[in-house]
Amino acid sequence: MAFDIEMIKAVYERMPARIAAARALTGKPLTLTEKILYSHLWEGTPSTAYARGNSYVDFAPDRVAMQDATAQMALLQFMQAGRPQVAVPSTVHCDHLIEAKVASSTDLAVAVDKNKEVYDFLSSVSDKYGIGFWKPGAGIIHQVVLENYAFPGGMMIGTDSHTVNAGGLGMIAIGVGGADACDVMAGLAWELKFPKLIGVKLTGKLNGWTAPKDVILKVAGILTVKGGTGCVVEYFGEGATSMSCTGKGTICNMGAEIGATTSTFGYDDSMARYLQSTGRADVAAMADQVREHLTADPEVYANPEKYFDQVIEIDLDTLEPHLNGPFTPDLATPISKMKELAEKNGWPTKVEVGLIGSCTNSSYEDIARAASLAKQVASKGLKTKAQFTITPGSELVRYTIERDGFIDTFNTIGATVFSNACGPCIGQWARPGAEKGEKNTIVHSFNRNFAKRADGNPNTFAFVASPEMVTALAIAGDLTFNPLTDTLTNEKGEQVKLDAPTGDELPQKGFAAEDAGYQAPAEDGSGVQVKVSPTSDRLQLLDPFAAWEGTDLSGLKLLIKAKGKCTTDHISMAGPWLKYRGHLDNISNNMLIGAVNFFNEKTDNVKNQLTGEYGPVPATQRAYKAAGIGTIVVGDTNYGEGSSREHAAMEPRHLGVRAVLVKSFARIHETNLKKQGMLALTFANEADYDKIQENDSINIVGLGSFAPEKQLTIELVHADGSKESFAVNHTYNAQQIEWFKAGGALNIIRASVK
Ligand code: MIC
Ligand code: SF4
Repeated sequence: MAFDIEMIKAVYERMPARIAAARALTGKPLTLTEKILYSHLWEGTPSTAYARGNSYVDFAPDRVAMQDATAQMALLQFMQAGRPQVAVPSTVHCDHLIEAKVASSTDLAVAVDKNKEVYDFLSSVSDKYGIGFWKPGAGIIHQVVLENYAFPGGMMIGTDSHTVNAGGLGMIAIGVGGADACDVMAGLAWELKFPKLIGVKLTGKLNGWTAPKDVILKVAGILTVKGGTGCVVEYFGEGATSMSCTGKGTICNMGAEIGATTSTFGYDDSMARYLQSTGRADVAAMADQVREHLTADPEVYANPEKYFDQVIEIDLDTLEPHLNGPFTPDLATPISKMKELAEKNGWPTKVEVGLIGSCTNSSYEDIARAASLAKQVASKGLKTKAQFTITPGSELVRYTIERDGFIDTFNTIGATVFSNACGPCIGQWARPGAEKGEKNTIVHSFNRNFAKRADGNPNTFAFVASPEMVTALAIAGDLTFNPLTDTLTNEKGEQVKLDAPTGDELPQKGFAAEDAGYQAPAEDGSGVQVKVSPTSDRLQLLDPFAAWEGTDLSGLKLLIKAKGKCTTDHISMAGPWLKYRGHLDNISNNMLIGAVNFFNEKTDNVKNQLTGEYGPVPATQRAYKAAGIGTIVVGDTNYGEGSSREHAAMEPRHLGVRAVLVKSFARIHETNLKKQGMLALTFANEADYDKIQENDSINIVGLGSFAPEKQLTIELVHADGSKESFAVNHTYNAQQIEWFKAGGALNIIRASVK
């Protein structure tokens, strides 16, 4: 039986009446996205038709998921909320902190030992507050959620940007910062600007070498890393229904890479089959009863242009396999064009390593199809040229693929099987030789390929592809190999062609695992002691941030004017810093160390206006803090893109930065800043970015009458005493202004329990 079946039942019972009310209010047929959103309003039955891209709406998500690297901060905040138990079903997944070095068994044991105090904290805090705990080795959050918790028509939030993966099972699943998760677990509403809608019509059917991954690689090429901002992407058409449920998951997963709020698909037979084979026939039977509510109204898919803000059409019959990269997931190249482009751009074409798996692509089908290629190595007398690794997404998948002989097949091509965890996808790959910084190429089936992401080497050119293509390219050892047309020379000197991949969508013998790795919380957690050592350098209980002083902010110093791309990796780097995710003061020593200083083009080197000396960003900021001087961070467009990590907002808050002023923000990061009581501002006129000088003192004027949709003013006092001022925008609503005044949203929750 599925987890939380009563909750799912209640969602389905409410849906029909709420959807009918929304249809009457909007006076039009509804998309699936609207059906799910309108049936999860905090107010219950809808009473207003919301303006897409405009109205802030309070929602009541059904569940919360957290991974270990973000759960620490989310739960440290929750502990301050004064609640005895979480208000909605919630889970914690230990996946990000496991390094991939030798192979699964050794690496897992090392991680369990190294991260013991963090795991003990997460396990005890979960036990206390009624949270399901998935132990290290159980698998990656998004795969475990898809296997156990996702359900068609549901709404969830998760403290990881790839929470969106659950759209593969017809959910609206959204990545958030820990403070948002904390609110929902504390029984409060969750706010989101009502999204715009992009419809993607998939005609034809996947065939041959083309995989679901190629759909999203193509979409990323069309929309770019910013194109989905503020939008939900809804897929439909014959190509959607004929695709596996896990394939849909892959497509939704990488919706994070186009900045989309989330992506989803209507309920269909593939989802029913997946629910049945993962032990949730009960959910499938209930979903069948409300089937019409779990997909858009027929008029919508018949005339999508009328109901979506943008429509994209992709013909799967002719879609080619793609390789996206290097260094950004939206640089999409069809395989037939790779030879030409690699030559033109000087990309190294020798493939050193092929890596399959991760939360994006480790379904049974993915592995089966990749294994069908690995098998041909022996049968066709070939030799695999590149190294090959597999990171299974969960123990359920790992156990089943081992039982069905796929791991043995991969072993014949010399594969390494890493732990069921994020590993190489998040810089937790102790790749031998990476420190030499040599120029080299890898291909992987993960989702992100920003510089340094996998192995820390800035000269690793990483290309994202389907597991099938990764396997074929690893066998060939060549980025320009097109398996659709090219041949390989085998050991006997013959020219052979790889047959197109094949594989079952789901295991014929069913899924199995000896121990899936789940730990249920205590029935009554009131007596459970949460384990945090006061001397720990990895965990630190939080102190409340100070409330706003009630005046305009004056005499702020410019900490840094960041130039160009400034992702959450630039603001709060992962890799080696993951270990401080539960210790705000320690992790603050990575604040903005990756951002490029506009004035000298260097990273982690800014001017301390008090001494005139240049030094690292965190140390400079600590000096201002010690002197009681507030600062401001200035940035470019899409500031804070990438991950959901709220450390990127909490670190500046903790160290005394008062405002972040940029050309534009990525959604999750902007909310994270607001939640922590920071000022997140945008230039009304982007060219004003150029007015900011290195030795400026800055005043923020208008806070006494801070109100929604009312601009604030920035006054610059330049070193020569001259002054300039300009207007800045913000997107704070009334509630969010209260967060600012209280010094952070959590201070309001805390006050409500006293
Ligand atoms: C990622 O893929 O970048 C991560 C690591 O999963 C992050 C979360 C984090 O920083 O902990 C994400 O995508 O939100
Ligand atoms: Fe883990 Fe990578 Fe997935 Fe993020 S994208 S959850 S790091 S496997």
